Amino acid sequence: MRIFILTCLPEMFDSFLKASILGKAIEANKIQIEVVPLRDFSDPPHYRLDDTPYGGGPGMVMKAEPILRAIASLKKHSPNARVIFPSPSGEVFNQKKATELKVANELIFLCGRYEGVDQRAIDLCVDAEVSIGDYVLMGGEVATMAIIEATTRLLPGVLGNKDSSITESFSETTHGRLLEAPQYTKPSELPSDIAHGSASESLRKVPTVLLSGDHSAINKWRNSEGLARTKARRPDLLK
Ligand code: 6GU
Repeated sequence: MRIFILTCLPEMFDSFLKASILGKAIEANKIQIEVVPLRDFSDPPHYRLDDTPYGGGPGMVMKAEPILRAIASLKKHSPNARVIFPSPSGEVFNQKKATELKVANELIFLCGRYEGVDQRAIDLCVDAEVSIGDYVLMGGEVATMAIIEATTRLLPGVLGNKDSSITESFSETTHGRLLEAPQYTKPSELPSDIAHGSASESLRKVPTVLLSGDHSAINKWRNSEGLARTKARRPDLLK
């Protein structure tokens, strides 16, 4: 998969693209990601990317021309690239949307800033406008990172043996529908001096079923914990 990120804040992606699994997938050439500074497509002498809104109102609006020039320049070499515009006004991005996006060979993310983007740039070149949830961020960069993580982790070879859909028998069927059961690692009992407050013994100990080695009992426990969590926290997922 090849991904282009159009942004007026390219430095926001520096550590994101180097770190951890995504960094390794890029290094191994499983994914190619290119950050494209929108300013490269703005006009001298001031190289402005924003201007005041027609009709008045607070804040600034991103100008259409730099965006249209940048996308035209990318589409010369990648005519079939899908243009994604992360925005709080978009359709909600979820696991299903991630599985739809992962089949694209080329994606262009347009990151908005300021109070908005000139609608003509959106109408002329955006294929999908997506929101990552019901809250407002300061720009599309963090949303773009979220969508890239959710999508690229589904590509073959990106997670390798960390792929939970291979090692956990239930995760594929419940993915996106049930919440995961709690996880624990060593030690099996936290010493009382490190546990905060009046921690009872049961809060310091790993549930005994997980130490039993009985995988059928463990799967049963995980499913019932996942279901209980889902009922308590996300009853909407069970409808
Ligand atoms: Cl995609 N962008 C911004 N600016 N805010 C958001 C969002 C996107 N999704 C939720 N809030």
